[in-house]
Amino acid sequence: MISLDYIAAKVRSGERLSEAEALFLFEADDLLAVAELAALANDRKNGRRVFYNVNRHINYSNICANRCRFCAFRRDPDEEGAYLLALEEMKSRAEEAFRQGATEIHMVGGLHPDLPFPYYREMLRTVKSVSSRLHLKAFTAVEIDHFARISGLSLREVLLSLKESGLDSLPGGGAEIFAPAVRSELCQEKISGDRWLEVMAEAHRCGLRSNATMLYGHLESSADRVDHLARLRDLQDRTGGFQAFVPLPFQSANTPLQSARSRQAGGVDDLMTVAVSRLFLDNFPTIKAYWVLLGEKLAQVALAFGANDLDGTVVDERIGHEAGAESPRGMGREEILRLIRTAGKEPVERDSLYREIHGS
Ligand code: V47
Repeated sequence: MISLDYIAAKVRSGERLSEAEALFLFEADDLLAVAELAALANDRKNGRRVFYNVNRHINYSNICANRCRFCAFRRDPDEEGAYLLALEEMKSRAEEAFRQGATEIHMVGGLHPDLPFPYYREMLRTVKSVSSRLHLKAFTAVEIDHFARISGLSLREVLLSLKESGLDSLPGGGAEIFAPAVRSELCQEKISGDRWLEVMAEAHRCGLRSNATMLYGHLESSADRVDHLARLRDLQDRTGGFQAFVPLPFQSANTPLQSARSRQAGGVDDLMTVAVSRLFLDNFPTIKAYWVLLGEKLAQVALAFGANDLDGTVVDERIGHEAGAESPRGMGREEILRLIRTAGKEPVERDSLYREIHGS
């Protein structure tokens, strides 16, 4: 019989939790007991250290062939508000970010119906020309699959060619929720969960690290969340290429799923999701509390629930804000430091491969 005491004993002795145990935790309705265990698991790995980085998001285009029902960002090519940034504009945003101390550009967009594959290589080369020290974390697994389809190249060829053009790692977007029944309700045209995992496995084999996300608080059940986490943990056992897991709470405003607003996760669910992720994903070094979607205050509290990374300064975030996220569009370094310190933790600026940056 699964019980909290039984799970607590397993966590204390460092044993791996089963899917049934993770489900039990989600449904146990005892946030503080789960929090205590997650804090213990995090403390063992990271002590009081909490990472952040100085980065900038560049969403190069919102034009997208897919019509995911959770998305308020996408536009048809001829729709009002549709845009594609000029390469010069991308470069000048990266230059500004670099001048302000950014070490990373996080660059993603939609599945553009017309741009050819060489354009994306050009994009990377243009942004990288700002400085070879700027880490390019770009293109979700969904975009990588799209590039393979439009170019006729294999995933491996696409990834190696992007790497040669300046790609340094992949962000974790596009994972949404893997369970096929919910996924087809949520984002019918999007690549399957299996394909998302296949792209990541290939990226890891090509020497590219990546993150992983889970979009929650929409149509999924707790069992779907556990299934998602289990598939990530399995792949991580095989490749070791994931750096961070980022739970993404669904924001419903301006999305076709607006009517599911009542299902949007509340603060307790957000914290429980962070805590269970920390406990179940025992092979992920980092659980990120993405302040843009959690809000700064809840992200700060999540540091006591197993998270060890607040993400970065971000600047000009669009995907979450178009869907109603109420956080600022970016945050200064001083503000991030304050959030971490007043949580009783020690801030550590990192680069995109989780190496400590000294003297900043
Ligand atoms: O894939 C889209 C999600 C993702 C909504 O890897 C939404 O370090 C909430 O993946 N409500 C893109 N979420 C963002 C992302 C990300 C962000 C920060 C850091 C990292 C990382 C990755 O945003 C999409 C989708 O899952 N998303 N619409 C929405 N309405």
